[in-house]
Amino acid sequence: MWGILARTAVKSRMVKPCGLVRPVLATRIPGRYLAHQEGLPGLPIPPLQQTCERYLAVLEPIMETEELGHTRELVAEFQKPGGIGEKLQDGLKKRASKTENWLSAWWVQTAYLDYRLPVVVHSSPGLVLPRVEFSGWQGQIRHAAKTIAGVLDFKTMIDNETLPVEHLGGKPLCMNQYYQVLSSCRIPGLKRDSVVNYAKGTVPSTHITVVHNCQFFAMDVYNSDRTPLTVEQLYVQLEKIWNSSLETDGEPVGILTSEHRDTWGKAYMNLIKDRTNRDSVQAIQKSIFVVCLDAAMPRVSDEMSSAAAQMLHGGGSRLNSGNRWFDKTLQFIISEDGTCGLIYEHAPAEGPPIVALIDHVIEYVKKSEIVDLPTEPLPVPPKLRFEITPQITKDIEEAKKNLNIMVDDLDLRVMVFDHFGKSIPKAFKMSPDAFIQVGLQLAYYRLHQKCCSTYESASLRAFKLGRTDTIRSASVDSANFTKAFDNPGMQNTEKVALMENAIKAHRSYTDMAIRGQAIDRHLLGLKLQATEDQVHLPEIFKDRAYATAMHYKISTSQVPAKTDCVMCFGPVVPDGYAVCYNPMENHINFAMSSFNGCGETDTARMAKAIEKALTDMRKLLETTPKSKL
Ligand code: COA
Ligand code: HC5
Repeated sequence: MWGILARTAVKSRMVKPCGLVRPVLATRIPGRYLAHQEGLPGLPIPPLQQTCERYLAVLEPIMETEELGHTRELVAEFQKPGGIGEKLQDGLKKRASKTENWLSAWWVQTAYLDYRLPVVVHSSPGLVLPRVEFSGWQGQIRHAAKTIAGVLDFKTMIDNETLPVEHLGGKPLCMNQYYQVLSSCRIPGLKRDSVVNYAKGTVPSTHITVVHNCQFFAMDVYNSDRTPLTVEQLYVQLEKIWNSSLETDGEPVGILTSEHRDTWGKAYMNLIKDRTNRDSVQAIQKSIFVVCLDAAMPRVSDEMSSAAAQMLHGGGSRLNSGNRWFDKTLQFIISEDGTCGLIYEHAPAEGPPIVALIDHVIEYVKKSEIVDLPTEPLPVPPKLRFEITPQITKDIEEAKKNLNIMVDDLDLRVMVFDHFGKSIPKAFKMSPDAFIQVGLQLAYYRLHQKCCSTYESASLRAFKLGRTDTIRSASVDSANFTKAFDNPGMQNTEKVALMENAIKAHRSYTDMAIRGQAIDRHLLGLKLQATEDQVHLPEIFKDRAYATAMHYKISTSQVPAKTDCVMCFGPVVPDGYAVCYNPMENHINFAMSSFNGCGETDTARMAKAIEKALTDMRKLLETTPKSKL
């Protein structure tokens, strides 16, 4: 059945974007989507012994040998027959029998809603699109109109349940995340946040939020006959918004959303006490998505890194950071100078559905032309007003100060690695992702003379409501390779053999992770089960090894896209690096970051080290005669 759906989707994409045949906003009747979802397997719970064994194995390269003895004892105690581990495992099994996915709700709470650092830099990823040549502000809003139309076209596929099902490793994937990204928003709480989704109701949202010069507008994007506005209509509406917000006036209320979550939770309660403010905030929360019409960033030599910063945090309170509502799941950013991209709030979804949407929008925009047709006059999009009290002004000033500190502390760089792309590792019959990850290990080892706990996202979407697990890229095999690589006493043939082992080990960890057999989410589940059962936290979770294992000094993610885009996010620990990459056939787009406040890390050095590691690895393969391998 999904084959038919996939074909329908292709057909609907071929409809001339600005043509007269237009889809109609559907009130979703669950059907095809649910049928697909029902066929997906549930997330397994790995065997306890397996996780314990694998946990000890992943500690080897990142811990001193003498410390491991103690950890081994704790693990043995934890997993002994009739012990606490077994009890918690039984609890997990019970949970799995009562839920669609034993992990997902816990994961969203732990990784996002209970996580109190600002979503900016610490959680929300950014994405930079290839630069677009505009001429003037008309060009900017023309491009914005096409982008909005492209997103609405994708939304039609979501609403009609005609999205082609994605696959990974030959398995169909859970499509639920596609239903979470539009018409949704994070809401700050005093201790824990929540996410609201207005796509599910019987009265779906029909407006988007447009923000220009830090002023918010609610813009209807459907006609009364439920057809989406055409590109021409969208252009006319955006022009009205543009003309009524030529200057920044009043306070940049949106900057409050960049605060520490507890602080924002408190400020939010105060903000929405006022009726006007509450209505405006609700209009933003309910909107399908946000479009940020940004001012140009100052010209710098490293345009790509500046664009990444614009997407990730807006550049600070004097630049575009106030032109955002960071709680909103999807914000498309279109800047006066042709820089385009997006930022998304991570709680509802992973990168791949966002990237699929972007790939669609990019194709749509390419084909889309504005035809100068007379259109029915539409009402002026209302401005969302805010009543600013002295307390709100104070909160905004504090938010500006904190955001600027955060912006100054982030050392973010884009590197287009143009020596080669996926095709080279493939030619050597190696997994490109594993090749890159082993390269990252080599780069880090060369800079720090040790290995560190390293995170790579693995998709769990082969399971119903699956999110992610962790591929631990630092392995015994990667450590053997990185330690040997610069050893002049070692033969190249030996080094190649070690490289092959490291790459194979990474690929096999990946396979294990996407089959739901990795250790990180299982350990998290056992830990949360202990809290749920109100039993003492088992010793293995209080151990130094556990803290070291969870302290990811390298946090990475691969998000492949058809579009030549760059994706970025911040480090997850104060003394760590973030590395996001999009491997294309002949080049790899990297975005890397670390904190300026940390003396140990340096993004520029890391970028150089990654470039050298990858080129050195290729050179080694090319200069070591095959017969000797
Ligand atoms: N020889 C030749 N080619 C090989 C190969 C080998 N030994 N191993 C892999 N390849 C090929 C693959 O067939 C694939 O081909 P394609 O380009 O035609 O698709 C390509 O190389 C890429 O494979 P690989 O580099 O091994 O990675 P992958 O596509 O399997 O992805 C993960 C690995 C971990 C990224 C993936 O499993 C995953 O989980 N993705 C989702 C991650 C995610 O959610 N990130 C965002 C979090 S917000
Ligand atoms: C547009 C690219 C976004 C990538 C975001 C991503 O990889 O997020 C990871 C999600 C997860 O569950 O692994 C988290 N990480 C940024 C910390 C790697």
